Amino acid sequence: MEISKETLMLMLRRMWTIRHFEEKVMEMHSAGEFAGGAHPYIGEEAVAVGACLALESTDYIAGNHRSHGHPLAKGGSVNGAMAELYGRVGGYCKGKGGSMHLADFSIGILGESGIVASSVPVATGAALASHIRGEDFVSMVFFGDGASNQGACHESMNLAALWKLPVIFLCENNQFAVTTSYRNSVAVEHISDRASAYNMPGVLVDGQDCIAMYEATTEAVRRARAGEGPTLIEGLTFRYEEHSLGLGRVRRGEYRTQEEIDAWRKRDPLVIHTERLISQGIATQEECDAVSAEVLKEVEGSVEFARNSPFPGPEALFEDMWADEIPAP
Ligand SMILES: Cc1ncc(C[n+]2csc(CCOP(=O)(O)OP(=O)(O)O)c2C)c(N)n1
Repeated sequence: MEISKETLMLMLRRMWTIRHFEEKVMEMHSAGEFAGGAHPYIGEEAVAVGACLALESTDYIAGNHRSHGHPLAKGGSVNGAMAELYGRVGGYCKGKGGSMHLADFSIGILGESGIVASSVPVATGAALASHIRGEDFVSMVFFGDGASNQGACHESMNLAALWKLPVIFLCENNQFAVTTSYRNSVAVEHISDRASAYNMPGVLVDGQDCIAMYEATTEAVRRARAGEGPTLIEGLTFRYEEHSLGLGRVRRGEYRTQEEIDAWRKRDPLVIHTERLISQGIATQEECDAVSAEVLKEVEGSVEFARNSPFPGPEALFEDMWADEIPAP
C-alpha cells in the first residue's frame, strides 16, 4: 500500500505524543500531582495510531480503562487529556471523568469505561445508528485480551456480524489481563480465531508495526463502509509497565520474566517505525528527533495547562448529567 510521507510522519508524531504523554503521566502521578488510577499504554502505541489514522474524523472510537492513547491517536487535544487526568475544568469531560473517561464527540471519541468490555456494545450501538440512519460513519472499539472473554463482547460480535454493522473490533492483545496470561484464559490460539464463530474476518497483526496496523484497519474500514460488515483485528503487542499506576512492581517476576519484557522492548514500535523511515530515505534521524522534541514540549506545556486550570466547582455538579430532551419525530 502506498502511504504518503505526511501520513508516515504523522504516525511518528502521534506515537511520540502518546509515549511522552504516558511518561509524563507516570512522573506526575508518582510526584503526587494527581490522584486516582491510571493505566499506562506505553509499548502499545502503534496499535492505536495505525488504527486511528485509517479512520476519518467523523468515524467513532470507544475505548477501555487503558485509553489515554486512543484519543491522542485520533488527534485529540493533549492539554485536554492531561487536564482531565488532573481533574480540571480544562479536561475533556471538564475534570469530572478522569483517566478512564476521555470523551470528545466533536472528533468522534465516544469515551471509555473502566468496566471491562462495556464499550464493545456501545461501539456496536453506534454502528447500528449509522446503519439505521443510512450514514457513512464506522465505529471502532479497542478492548483487551481479557475483555475478549466477556459475554458483552461475544453478544456484540454476533449481532454486528448478523446485521452487517460497520464496526471494527480491535483487540489489543498485550497478552495479560492484570497478571493472567491470555494463554491460560483463551481457548483458541489467537484471539482473531474467534472471528470464525461469527462469520467475519479475523486478522492477526503485528501490533508493534504501525504500518501493518494501518493497512489492516484500512481494509476493515473499506469493508465496513461497503456494507460488508464487521472485522475482528487482533494487534499483538505488549504492555511495558505494570497494569496500573500505584500497583507497584512487586508481582512482575510472578507472571512475566525480565527476559520477556526486554525482548519486547527491543521491538519497540517507535524504533521500528523510525528505522523504517530512515532506511527507506523518507526522513533523516534529525527530522525524527525533531518530531520527538516538539511533541515533548507540547506534553510539558500540557502539565502547565492542567496545573493552571481550576477544579470544577460544586455549582457544576449536575451539569452534563442528563441528555437533552429528544424531540418527537
Ligand atoms: C467487568 C469487570 N471485571 C473486572 C474488572 C477488573 N479489571 C480491571 S482491568 C482488568 C483486566 C483487563 O484486561 P484486558 O482486557 O486484557 O486489558 P488490559 O488491561 O490488558 O489492557 C480487570 C480484570 C473490571 N474493571 N470490570
